[in-house]
Amino acid sequence: MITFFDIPSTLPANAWSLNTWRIRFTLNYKRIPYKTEWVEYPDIAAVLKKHGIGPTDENRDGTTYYSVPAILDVDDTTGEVKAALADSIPIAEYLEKVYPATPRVFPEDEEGLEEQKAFRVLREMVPIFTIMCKATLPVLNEASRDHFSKARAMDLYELYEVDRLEDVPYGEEEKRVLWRDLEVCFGKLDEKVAKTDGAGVWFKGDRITFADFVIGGVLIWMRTILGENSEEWARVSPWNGGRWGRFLEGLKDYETVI
Ligand SMILES: N[C@@H](CCC(=O)N[C@@H](CS)C(=O)NCC(=O)O)C(=O)O
Repeated sequence: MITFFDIPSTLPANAWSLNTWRIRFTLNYKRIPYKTEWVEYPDIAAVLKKHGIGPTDENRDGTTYYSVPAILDVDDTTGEVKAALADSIPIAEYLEKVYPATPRVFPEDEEGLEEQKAFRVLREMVPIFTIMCKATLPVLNEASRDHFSKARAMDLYELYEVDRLEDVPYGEEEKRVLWRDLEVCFGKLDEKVAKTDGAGVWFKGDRITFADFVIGGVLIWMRTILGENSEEWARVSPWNGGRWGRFLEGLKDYETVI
């Protein structure tokens, strides 16, 4: 059975993180049984180290960066640890290889696989960090807030030069500018997807691939944190001919949080 490590919140769905959603969508889509272990931010490094899972990156200050999603795959009969790993692409590749009878999320050809691995959304969506990190902070559990505030302020240091997310200026004018810029970013993502989707819903037309879970992760993060009935989500879902609302609607079957 797979143990899937995710970050909890105060929201009814518990799950919210764009990065972990990529793997939750993958597990659900492949119908691979798993259980979730919820880990607060300050405990991520210790929990992963305990299972022999290494860091995925370095922080700006040079310290090691441990992250989720991460998985532990244990043989139920023998207790043998089949895999213990972090980072969404390697996890998806592992699931693809070890559960071959499940629907594939990566194309079989090298070029198609490389396209999937290189697919990024957030890098070209700078305004989303401020908007969404500000909105995420208050819905995390108390145990995670301080870590999240400092860690995300560190990520945004070049823009704001503050040590805590609370000190990032976010008045009406800042919001207006960020939301306007975010709409432009979504327009660019729409153009990028339109180049490959062959007029279908998904990145690769009618067939779901991992890139759709990368996009879906961002969208479900927004919808969960901003609120499905919020004025902000009502703004996003109709952008680009309603593509984003439709996109999440199409992922509904894979939205279960176990
Ligand atoms: N490259 C990683 C990135 C994962 C990531 O950054 N996850 C965040 C949660 S959304 C995390 O664990 N952050 C730990 C921290 O901020 O200390 C992946 O694709 O899985």
